[in-house]
Amino acid sequence: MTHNAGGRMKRILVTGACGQIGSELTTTLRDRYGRENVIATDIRMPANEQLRDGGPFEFLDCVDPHHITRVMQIHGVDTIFHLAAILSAVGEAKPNQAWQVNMVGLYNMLEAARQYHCALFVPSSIGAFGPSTPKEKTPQDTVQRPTTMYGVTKVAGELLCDYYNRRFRTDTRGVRFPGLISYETEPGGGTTDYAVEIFFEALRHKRYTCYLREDSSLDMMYMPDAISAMIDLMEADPARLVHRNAFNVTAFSFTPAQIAEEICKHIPDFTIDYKVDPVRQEIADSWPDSLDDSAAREEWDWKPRYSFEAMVEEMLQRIAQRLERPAEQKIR
Ligand code: NAD
Ligand code: AKB
Repeated sequence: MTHNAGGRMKRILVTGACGQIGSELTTTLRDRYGRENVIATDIRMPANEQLRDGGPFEFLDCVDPHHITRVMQIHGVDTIFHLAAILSAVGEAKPNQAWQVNMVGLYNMLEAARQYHCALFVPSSIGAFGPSTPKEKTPQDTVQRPTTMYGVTKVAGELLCDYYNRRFRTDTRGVRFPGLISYETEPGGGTTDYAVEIFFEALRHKRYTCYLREDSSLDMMYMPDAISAMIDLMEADPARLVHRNAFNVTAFSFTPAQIAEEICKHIPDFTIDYKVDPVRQEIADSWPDSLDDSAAREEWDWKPRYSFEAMVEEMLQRIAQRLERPAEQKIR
């Protein structure tokens, strides 16, 4: 029987909890489901105090099935958010590691979900598309021939999650995230990381050298909307879900030139220049400019709250507050 995650999210495991998404998702889940009921796991210790001291933390390498079994048995988990992964730029530098973590790790988590009857959330990415995918209003179901190891693992992961749902009735769910923008935890080595770095550099130095061309348009989303998407999808009525594992979701698209122009409205003497990194540029050129997320809107009422302008304003405010803390001033 397919489980209703919304009704049964009682003991939640988060893998990759120290990462850009995991650090914020864990805190939100603890507020919502109780701090003792959310088990944060990673292969590194949390730097973030709130994450470290706010509830249980376990060392879990998703490539090692013994680690997973141990944590599943100790904690009686019923829901997993599997966020451990290697992102696109690091994946091109270390394709073998990307395969191990993204494929072997995912397979192990799917097996754990099957054996322990857990619901499982797995994020895919705009990286699951490639140069032959339609770039504008990229449909939910379309050509997927990515040219990166990251993308290959994301497409295979989407299919594997569909397979577990069809074959074993495992309650797998997921979205294709665009680049995510946040200020709590730095991004983990993706192609869209520039859209976070630019804010810190604008506030620290009033200038930024961008590794993508000024006209590289990519889908993006502010982290609070990404966190809502994950929780809303896991709480959604499964009877409404036609798709399951790879819902297109997006909030807005912009180029480096457009975000620089928006930042200039708040910091008039901010300047940007460009020193293109051919590896990340090629990846960005192979990804969509704007996704069609109508399936997510229809099947579980997905709707982002933040506009591009509201995101830029809030990012600048929050990072400015952060940079005023004495600890941050010592670093720079
Ligand atoms: P991140 O790189 O910030 O965090 C990943 C975490 O996984 C890290 O804390 C790392 O220590 C951990 N990890 C690495 N290898 C591991 C292993 N073997 N076992 C356990 N943990 C391991 O990544 P993120 O940005 O938080 O992304 C999380 C998920 O969301 C990934 O699947 C990623 O592909 C997807 N996603 C992210 C974005 C984005 O912009 N952040 C966009 C689309 C999709
Ligand atoms: C990356 O750039 O690798 C990620 C993603 C969009 O999947 N941020």
